[in-house]
Amino acid sequence: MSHDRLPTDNPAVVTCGLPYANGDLHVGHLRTYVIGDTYTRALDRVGQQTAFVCGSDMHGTPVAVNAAEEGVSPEEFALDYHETYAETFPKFNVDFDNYGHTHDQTNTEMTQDFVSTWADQGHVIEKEIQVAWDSEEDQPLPDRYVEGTCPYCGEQARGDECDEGCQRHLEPGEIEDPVSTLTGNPAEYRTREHKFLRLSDFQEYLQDFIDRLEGTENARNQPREWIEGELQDLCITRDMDWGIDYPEQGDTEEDLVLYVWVDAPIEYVSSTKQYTERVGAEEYDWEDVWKLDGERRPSTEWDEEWTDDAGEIVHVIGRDIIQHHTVFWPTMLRAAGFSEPRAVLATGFVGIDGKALSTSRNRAVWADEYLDTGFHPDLFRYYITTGSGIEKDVDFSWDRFQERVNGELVGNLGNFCYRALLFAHRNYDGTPEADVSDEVRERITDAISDFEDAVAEYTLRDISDVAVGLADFGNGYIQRHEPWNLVDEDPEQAAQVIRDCVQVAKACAVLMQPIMPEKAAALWDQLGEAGTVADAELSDALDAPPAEFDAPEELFTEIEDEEVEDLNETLRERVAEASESDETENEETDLEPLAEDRISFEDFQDLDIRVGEITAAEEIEDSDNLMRLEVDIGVEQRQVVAGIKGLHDAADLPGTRCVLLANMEQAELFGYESNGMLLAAGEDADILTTHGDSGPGTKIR
Ligand code: B3M
Ligand code: ZN
Repeated sequence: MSHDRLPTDNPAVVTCGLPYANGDLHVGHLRTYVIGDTYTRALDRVGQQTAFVCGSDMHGTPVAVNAAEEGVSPEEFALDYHETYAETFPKFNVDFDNYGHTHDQTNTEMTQDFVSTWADQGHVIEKEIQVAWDSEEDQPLPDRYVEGTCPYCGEQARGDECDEGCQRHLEPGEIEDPVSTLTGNPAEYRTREHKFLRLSDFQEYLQDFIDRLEGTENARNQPREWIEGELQDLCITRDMDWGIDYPEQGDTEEDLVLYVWVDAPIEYVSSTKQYTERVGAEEYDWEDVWKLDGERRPSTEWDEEWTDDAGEIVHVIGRDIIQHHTVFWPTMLRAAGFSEPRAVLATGFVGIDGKALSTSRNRAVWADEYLDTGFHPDLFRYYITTGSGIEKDVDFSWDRFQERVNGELVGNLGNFCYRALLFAHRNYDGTPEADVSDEVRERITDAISDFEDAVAEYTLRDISDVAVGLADFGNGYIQRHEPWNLVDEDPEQAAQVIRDCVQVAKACAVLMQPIMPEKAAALWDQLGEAGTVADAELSDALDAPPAEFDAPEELFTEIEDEEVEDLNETLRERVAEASESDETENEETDLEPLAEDRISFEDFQDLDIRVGEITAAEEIEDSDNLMRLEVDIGVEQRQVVAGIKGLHDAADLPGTRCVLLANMEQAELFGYESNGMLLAAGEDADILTTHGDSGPGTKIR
């Protein structure tokens, strides 16, 4: 669906999904940010006042779990990554007008204000629910602290998201067969009181909203299934201490914070507000975007007509978080009286050399790694935004990167601009005196209108096709007219052809700027233009370039085969190394190395091992892991103390056949005599048994 009235009087805001501040950035992340940046520049180009904002996502288990692994506080850990991200994005020419983070004061206040408004308007309810619990660690297991099976599609899933399957959000308690990621133990359940945002209050609203929503097809269609069925309430609190406190909670409710998906999208609003605070409301007013005529409208008085005049809010996200942005987020906004998104652009995933990107396997191309190659960031931007439609999955391969850079940028766009400007400089010192021909004027006019259509239709790939297509036309035009022959034969015609070509080159600079801002600026300079290409308007593509300019330089350099071979080799080695270290880790954790020293048969004979049967079992109260057992070993009854508390249920044990080292030294544990040793395997104390009918007392040999 396209935007039919750009530019509008309302300012626009473009946001990108907030990166969790919990690890290094890779090309998969960068795709979203480059698309957001490109789209912002394109909106700007069609005259739409726009801000581009984002921030780091500091809270939740994605950060807490990784911080704990590193042994640092979540705050310190997240702030560190936040700073790295803030420095990295500009290196890819991703220039946010404001880059904040969810833990700052603006967002804390804004979030609490949202939540208080929901509560005041009656959209928040309290419920007692069963939350997953790890009894060994004696702590709750929110979100990424549990893994299990998705109840909707049966795939392996995380506590709050089916990340490998259907991408659905999972509510606390929904995941099946939950296992603690802390201990590997099956999770238990405890009853806790939590707050819920009543999504069902907004079902009708959401059904209308989804019909209005613009953007990619996946974002507009996928949510229908969810909002047509029964809408589940969204649990907005978690048993954790890292996060934003539930507003006005008394001291009694310790360790209850807002769910990370509450304060994360609210950062879109907070970050826009921070931008206004910096530049002043006369220049850009966040309230004109996020509120209707600068005012909040109570959700209970909601009027459909208000949406006609909604702000221009565009979210660029990964396709795994469509539900959050098309169901939860519009509800959160509406429930607090804010405007709704106009469009959601959901990008496909990025694969590496035909396989899924995997950070744990190091099968990724990292942001720093790209920068270290010395390839210009605009090449990456071009490659990642233009290979396919936004919603398609794309594959990153250095071979394909080289092919497209060498073919489309060096061979076509760069080649055309260099030839045109060099010829013009050598023969005319710059732009020759002549009017642009009708043919070329029309061709550029068409390109401008294609560009405008692409912006209205949110099709970034078409934006790049416009500039590259124009260069292609230019190359054909030079080839067709052979100005090098005309210079002597028909000087006037030669000047005309070159005049046309310089104009086409200038139009290329204007039109390619959103995708390759630095390369466009370089071309602009080569044309001797004053000001910056970023400030140029689309109509400038038809204005005459300066009469004088210097000799041009090649805009793009060919990528050599050896460079790509080296990069491929490095990537292959890294992936192999990661799989090897995976294997060694498994060996270390699962299986101990075999004993080197052998023992004699006589030594073995010294062990008096007997079949037994457990006749009674009880947990030893003061101990964390011990149980007292009575074991019948035929000849007598033994009392044995075994470290199986928490691993076996005492009530289940009587009647269990077991294997006992009967001549184990006696010992006293927690005041109980232990007379023998129960044999069991592994961390889970898998109790050894027999499978035939050898009864208690039978000797094992
Ligand atoms: N921090 C990252 C993700 O799930 C998450 C996005 C928040 S956007 C408000 O892709
Ligand atoms: Zn699923």
